[in-house]
Amino acid sequence: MNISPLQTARYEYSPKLPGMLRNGISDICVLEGEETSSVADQEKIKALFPNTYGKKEITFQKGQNTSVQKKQVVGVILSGGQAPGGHNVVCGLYDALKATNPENVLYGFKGGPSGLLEDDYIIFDDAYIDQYRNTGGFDIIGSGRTKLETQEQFAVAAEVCKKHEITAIVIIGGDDSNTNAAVLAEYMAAHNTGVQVIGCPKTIDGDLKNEDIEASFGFDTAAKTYSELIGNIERDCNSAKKYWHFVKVMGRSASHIALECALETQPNICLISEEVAAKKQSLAEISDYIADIVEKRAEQGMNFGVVIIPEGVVEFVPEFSSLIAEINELLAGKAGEAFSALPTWNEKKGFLHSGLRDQAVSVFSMLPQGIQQQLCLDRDPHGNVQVSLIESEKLFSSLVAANLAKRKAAGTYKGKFSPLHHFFGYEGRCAFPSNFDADYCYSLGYNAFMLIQYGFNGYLSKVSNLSKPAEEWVAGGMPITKMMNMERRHGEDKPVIRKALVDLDGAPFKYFEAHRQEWAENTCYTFPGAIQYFGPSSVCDLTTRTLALEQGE
Ligand code: FBP
Repeated sequence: MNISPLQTARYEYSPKLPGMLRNGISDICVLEGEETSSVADQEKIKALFPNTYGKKEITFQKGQNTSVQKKQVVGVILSGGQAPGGHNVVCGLYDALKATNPENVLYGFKGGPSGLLEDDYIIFDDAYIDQYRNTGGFDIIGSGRTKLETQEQFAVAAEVCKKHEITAIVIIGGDDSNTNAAVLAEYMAAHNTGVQVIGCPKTIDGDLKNEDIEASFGFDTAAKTYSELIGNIERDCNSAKKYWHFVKVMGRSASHIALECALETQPNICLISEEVAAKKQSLAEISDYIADIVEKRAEQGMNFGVVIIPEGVVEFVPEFSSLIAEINELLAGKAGEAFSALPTWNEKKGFLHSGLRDQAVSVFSMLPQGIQQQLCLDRDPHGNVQVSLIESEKLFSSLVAANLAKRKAAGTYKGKFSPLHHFFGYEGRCAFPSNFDADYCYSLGYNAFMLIQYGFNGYLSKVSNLSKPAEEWVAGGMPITKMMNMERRHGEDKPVIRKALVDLDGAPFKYFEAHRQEWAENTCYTFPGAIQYFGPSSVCDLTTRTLALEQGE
């Protein structure tokens, strides 16, 4: 492996644990809290999780360790999209496990949950684990998106655990993966396998959070990486003063990343999907909103600006999601094959025009041809449009261009509009974790082992008080069922962890709302620069603006 100077230096970094976990394994005991109940649909969730529902929230504190001393054989899985710090979760878990008993063993199942089903694994040792300390990525064992959800899969998982005498499985994943962790935990308990299941909250999207989980790991680093890039673009933009930059940022549905980047960089415009949905904004209204700002800036001689667009925004525009639903319906089955067989785009367009309702046709007609074609051609295995592939940054810039052309013809707009497009997603998911994510992830992994050692099952590793220095962080565990409700998935009611979208009454959005007009009309860019790993704590250990505002700081 070729090792960069930064990676060599990062190997030396000692992640900080919450104060209560610092005195060593023999000095950690459990403080029990209240019994829990799910956030909604209590009776239904209770019936589905008879063995794991209603357990108590717990907190670790300093004190005599009273856990049962038995050999632990743990399996760990990385699930879903990469998020900076995943390696440190594994390292923290490994260090706690070995510190407790050098005979303990950590298996890493390769390529995501499928590794468990296929019994494809490595056994970690010091030499292997040390190569990955404080590094980005999930390449330590790889990740995957196989869902663990059927009884057959659980039976295979239990067999694999039995074969290796595994006592616990740790699933590092987002809301779906931790939902699966809860169902697997219930299965393991119901079948008396003796296997515990513990989850760890991962996702750059930041949507696995609630009153108990203050942040999912990876959000800090990813949002700061995108903010660095957006800040650089703002500086370029303010230097050349000739382009409007349309920047799409990742975050499958929720706009947490877009909002955090806006708080970090103070762009001229940032769309927030949740607000678009709440106000039921149409494409024309959004395009008017952006064009008004472009026009206003042009009047002051500023033919430049930066617009941040959240990845999932089009799904939140009601007329656009209806159009997608109609196209999905129209092109399902044989009709889709007939559509694909049509030789020219004009014929395909004719097919759509005759099959869609008037409202859908008028929305479809507003779209640039490239987007129209994406809506028809890029379909997933279920026959649905892959919304994440829609280049919404280009969609909005072309709607604004058309809007401004009309204004120019009417003589109200006299500026020059030259748009450029960017998509920041994969650029941030495997960055070296910030000090915050390095510390938080190591703590989550270390703490996950404490939960195992104390016999908990169906819990999420929880580290809170995160806007304070690590010394003051609080470690514990929360029953995953507490975060669940029933939702409609694939035509069925399913128990799932409730996803956290941007709260329009929350402090981060309110701050943005209070400042966005000023940021739009004036040029108030801030340039966060690269994440700093070495230097004063005031620069290196900053949390996200989102977390600070949410914690009232
Ligand atoms: P997770 O929800 O698994 O953490 O992944 C989030 C994410 O990075 C989204 O931001 C993005 O839309 C998606 O993954 C991309 O998925 P893929 O890695 O399969 O291209």
